[in-house]
Amino acid sequence: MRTSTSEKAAGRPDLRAMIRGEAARLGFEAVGFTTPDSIPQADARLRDFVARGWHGSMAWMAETLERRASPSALWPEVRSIVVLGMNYGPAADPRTLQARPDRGAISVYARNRDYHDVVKGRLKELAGKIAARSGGDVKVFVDTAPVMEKPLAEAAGLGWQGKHTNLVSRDFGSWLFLGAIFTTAALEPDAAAADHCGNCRACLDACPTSAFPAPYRLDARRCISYLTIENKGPIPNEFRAAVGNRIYGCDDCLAACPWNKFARSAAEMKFRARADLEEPRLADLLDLDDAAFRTLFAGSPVKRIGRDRFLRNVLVAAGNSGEASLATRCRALAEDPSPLVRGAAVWALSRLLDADAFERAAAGLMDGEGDDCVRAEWRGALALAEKAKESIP
Ligand code: B12
Ligand code: SF4
Ligand code: SF4
Repeated sequence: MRTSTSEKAAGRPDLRAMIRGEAARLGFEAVGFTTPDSIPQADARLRDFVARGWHGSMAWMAETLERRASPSALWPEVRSIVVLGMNYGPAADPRTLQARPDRGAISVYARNRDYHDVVKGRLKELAGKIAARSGGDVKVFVDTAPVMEKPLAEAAGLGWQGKHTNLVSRDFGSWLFLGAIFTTAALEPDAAAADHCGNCRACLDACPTSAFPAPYRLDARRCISYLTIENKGPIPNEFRAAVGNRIYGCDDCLAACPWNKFARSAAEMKFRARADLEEPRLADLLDLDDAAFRTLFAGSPVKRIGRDRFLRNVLVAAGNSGEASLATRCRALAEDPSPLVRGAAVWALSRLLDADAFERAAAGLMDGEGDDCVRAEWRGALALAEKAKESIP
């Protein structure tokens, strides 16, 4: 553990050591220090990402480009950055749930409490201590601010950005939540972490929607995490089958990483999967009205997308399930007040019913449909049903 010259001269215990100790006490398993000028390469890479449109409908990425690309542009007074990681490792490989198409797969990070709330609270507590000890200013960031947390974490030595673009830790594999404290205090930086991906490409090959145009680069518009969480409209047809039973986010590239052999289950109870969110039945989720959705997902990040977007995802999973018994529920949702839900219900029905039964359902529902997008869903699905009938000898 290093002690800064000014701290030594003042005869005070090392500020870095104090931060490490307090961080551990608050449940941060990874801590590192860096400076605002440590990620010069991130600027051009972020600009390239946005210029290609890979951020899709996340307009806030383009709007905050200048501040996001450089910590000093965000806060000119910042002198040091403390980057922190909290382990949320799952108890088992999340991909095993894909073998159970009647169940919905909620990604590991969202199976219990919202990490934004948990991490932010602890960051604030730690930041308060740093401010009191150093006499300087502090600001805390987790996820929602225009801060590039992954390159900063790499610069602070917490791990490296793997080919799946997330931070890989030698101690925790792919499963660290990241947060940062900016401070005007001077803190000696750590050495940046080296890349240990080598020739491996397991994460790239694991992606169900081919979302990596190249190693280390992600087209978010193709990523199931984006499609099921950030995207507000219908999930584009070309991705629906590949979404499988993933109803909120995706972990495939993370779970494929061989460095997970060093991963451990989350020590923080708030990140351990809630029993009812580990493998929820699609049949139950299809019954959720707004009030039941809010109750089920109180305190969870899933609540953020709202009932209609969530039902859209569940309906896509239902359409992929091959479970004809879900058709009755999907039929009812084809009359839901939300056009987003109705459109997804049409697609699900078209997959669960045979062509004749689907045409009968259409005859009863399509005429009363006033929304153009939902009518387009009906027309597209009917055309496919017609084709299917023609191909039967
Ligand atoms: C926008 C966003 C998303 C978007 C876009 C993701 C992305 N990769 O950009 C979407 C919605 C798809 C997403 C999905 C997920 N996210 Co997200 N997301 C963010 C957010 C808000 C910003 C990320 C960002 O700046 N992207 C812009 C791109 C340009 O930056 P970048 O990813 O760092 O890109 C770098 C590489 O492409 C690299 N690069 C480019 N070209 C080249 C070439 C070479 C040769 C090399 C070596 C490198 C390289 O340099 C770029 C700049 O550093 C951060 C929080 C934050 N404020 O940082 C969370 C964050 C990245 N997400 C997180 C998580 C957990 C997820 C999911 C796992 C959630 C899930 N289970 O569904 C998935 C993972 C998908 C994936 N493979 O990335 C965590 C990751 C933690 C970690 N250990 O890394 C973060 C840090 C939130 C947090 N505070 O914990 N996310
Ligand atoms: S989270 Fe899933 S869809 Fe997104 S890049 Fe990783 S494997 Fe592909
Ligand atoms: S799976 Fe392989 S290529 Fe991908 S991040 Fe892990 S080590 Fe790197």
